[in-house]
Amino acid sequence: MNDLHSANPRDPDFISRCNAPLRAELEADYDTLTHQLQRRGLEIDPIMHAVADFHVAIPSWGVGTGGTRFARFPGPGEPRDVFDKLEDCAVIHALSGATPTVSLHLPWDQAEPRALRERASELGLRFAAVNSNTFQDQRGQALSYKFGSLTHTDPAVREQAVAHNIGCIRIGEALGSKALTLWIADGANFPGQQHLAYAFERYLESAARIYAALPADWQLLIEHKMYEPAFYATVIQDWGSSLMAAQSLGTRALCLVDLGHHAPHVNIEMIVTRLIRAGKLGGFHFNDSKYGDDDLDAGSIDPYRLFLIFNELVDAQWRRVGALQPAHMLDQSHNVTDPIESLISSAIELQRAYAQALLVDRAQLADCQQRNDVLMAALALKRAFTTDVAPILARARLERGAAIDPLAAYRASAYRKQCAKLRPVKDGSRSGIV
Ligand code: RM4
Ligand code: MN
Ligand code: MN
Repeated sequence: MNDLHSANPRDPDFISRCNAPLRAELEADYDTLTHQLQRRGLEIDPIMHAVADFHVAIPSWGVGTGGTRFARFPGPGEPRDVFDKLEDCAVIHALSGATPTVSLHLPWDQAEPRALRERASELGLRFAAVNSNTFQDQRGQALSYKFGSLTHTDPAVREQAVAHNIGCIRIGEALGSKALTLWIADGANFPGQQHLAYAFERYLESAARIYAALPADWQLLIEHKMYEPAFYATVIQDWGSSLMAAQSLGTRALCLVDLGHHAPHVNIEMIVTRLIRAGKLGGFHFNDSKYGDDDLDAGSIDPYRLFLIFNELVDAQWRRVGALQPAHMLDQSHNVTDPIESLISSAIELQRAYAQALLVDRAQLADCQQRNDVLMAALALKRAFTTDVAPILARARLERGAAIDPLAAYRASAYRKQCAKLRPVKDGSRSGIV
């Protein structure tokens, strides 16, 4: 692919030149899988089309290098502002065909909304949920969030935090977003620091004011997180608190599950089924983790867990649970990889888990469960999970005009090198946890 160096990875001609030498092999592999699945009573094309229709939003903050509490090592050609971020997101979408939307974080991504919307539409992108930020003090901000925001003991701080969230809704309206994601860092590091019951009451009061400012076709997505930065107690620490808040706020308040926001070993797919039962599953932040809120690439540590989550989503579709349309977003922080490559491969991992979940023989599984045939029930899931669905994913990308091998195409374009020239590094190593 030498002649392709320094190409625009969003150019459809470039993508089809990358695809040309791979097409025949893909056809052969797809054909083989078609026959394998036929023997299992499965039709491949509807599965491929479902995968082609699957979308996940890119977090604007994910296209830059994140960092840990210890250091941030910026990579070459990092985006300098939200417009550069949009361009990177457009590259991810062009090559993967799976990421047509971007989730902005305010005020990190503050810019003139009309300019943002115009640029996004030029790049073929739309805006997913907007995220507010009351977990950091901004330059020139009147009151500090050091001791909390929506749950602060001082009503003036709560007022400021509510006003910021309502401001985010207004900007989101101008962008065409349909949801506000609310994650707060409020909590305590010491027993006794905070009145646990009153802090939750204050949260409900503040969140109700934000909810009242939501346009009729918007959702409020409440994101829980077990700990960090509050290590003793976090106000919205778990799906129980999140569900209580969503239920008391109203029908358009829903729970958002960030996979990294639970204790290790917690059965997240079980949480998913409970939230589906309550009609309160609003969305996901997909990532993977080993110890805590690690924000590692989706499916990089425990792809089986990712599959089991998708298995519950597909099962709910199969059971025809009404009105279930959770928002799919990635929420990752990249420290040692090119963020564009990580985000492309995470989007693919979600599609993989989804495709595998679509292969589960649900009638057979239900029968095994009914008869308490434990081993065969477990194998029904494993059989789907161990099927190599790569040809389905590649074919779905081809349907979308994307790349058969997105990472190879990305590298062949030398996009990162081009960015390094256009976007000189502004500063060196800083700590950068988000
Ligand atoms: C939090 C949480 C939020 C994200 C911030 C940057 O841990 O996951 O979703 O907005 O990080
Ligand atoms: Mn998150
Ligand atoms: Mn997080």
